[in-house]
Amino acid sequence: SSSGVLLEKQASRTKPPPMYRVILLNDDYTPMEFVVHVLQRFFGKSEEEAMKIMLQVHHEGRGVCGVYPHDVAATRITQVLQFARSRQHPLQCVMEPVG
Ligand code: NFA
Repeated sequence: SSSGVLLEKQASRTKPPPMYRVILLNDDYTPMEFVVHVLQRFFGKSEEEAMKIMLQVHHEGRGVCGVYPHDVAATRITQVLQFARSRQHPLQCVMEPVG
């Protein structure tokens, strides 16, 4: 394999982990500026990219925040939901397997 030139079939063989999309869902109440802030704070987006994603969610109902291994995706979702609840916003996000 590409990273196994010297260690093919050795204990250090690795394979990429299953990956998951984190999906943000639209609602009628969460302020647009709050969603933009969430995308910057928890998903490392620039203000411009965060605005694009927020508007896609607003117009199409859902949008991709990022693609991560399962534990990273789960942690980001927990962080977003806790932060949104702390401000009494109904913002929701979910994960879905890639491929
Ligand atoms: N639809 C929300 C509004 O009009 C904005 C929003 C965008 C909410 C993306 C959730 C996700 N205030």
